Amino acid sequence: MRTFFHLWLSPVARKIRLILREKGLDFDPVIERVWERRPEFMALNPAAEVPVLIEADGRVLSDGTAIQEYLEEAYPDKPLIYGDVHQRAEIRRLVGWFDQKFNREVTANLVEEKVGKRLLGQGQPNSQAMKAGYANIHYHLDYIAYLMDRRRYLAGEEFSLADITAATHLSCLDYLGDVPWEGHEGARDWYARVKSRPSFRPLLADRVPGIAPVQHYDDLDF
Ligand SMILES: N[C@@H](CCC(=O)N[C@@H](CS)C(=O)NCC(=O)O)C(=O)O
Repeated sequence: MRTFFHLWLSPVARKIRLILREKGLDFDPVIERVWERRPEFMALNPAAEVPVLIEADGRVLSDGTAIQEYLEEAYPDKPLIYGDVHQRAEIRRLVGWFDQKFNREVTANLVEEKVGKRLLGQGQPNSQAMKAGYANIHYHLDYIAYLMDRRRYLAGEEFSLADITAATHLSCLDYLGDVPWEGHEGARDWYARVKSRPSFRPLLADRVPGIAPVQHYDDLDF
């Protein structure tokens, strides 16, 4: 059996959980309190970060991008980076958009400030950063709606790694009640579809100790 080390509101770890489930790969999820710096965990990943995946044969993989590419190559039966070379480039463009641009402009300013700092004992959230995160998210929700006016899923006609990546960032923000869904119906309809997939269920069951989710977090008809 595979072992997968993760944290509740880590978008990159959530992404790997979704990929494993979408590909029908069983795993044993383990919460790793990275701030404890366990020597056994540091030996698996000297960066002391989740996600870390241990394959059934004992091979260890770390770093979200490395793991996502590995899973796509090792288990190609249900591709999440599908299609011809241009389609695959479009999926990767949007994966980069959410893991880099969205992460820098929104997730880091809200999830890391409000939850990450608290768990890692790094002090109070920076109110200027949070203000920027709340302002920036509208642009990204508008962009999702723009894409949804033209496509069935974010990167094209099929569900892909782009949908997974965007949805995992938004799911962390949604847990905190930080997604202004009102006025962003196009993005909300897309997220409701992704959230209804069976692979998403375990994410909706996550509960961060001491931080309750917003009421609609696990409501499929929100
Ligand atoms: N580049 C890494 C980043 C992973 C990452 O930032 N993980 C966070 C959780 S979202 C973490 O474990 N942080 C621990 C720390 O900073 O001490 C990846 O993609 O895997």
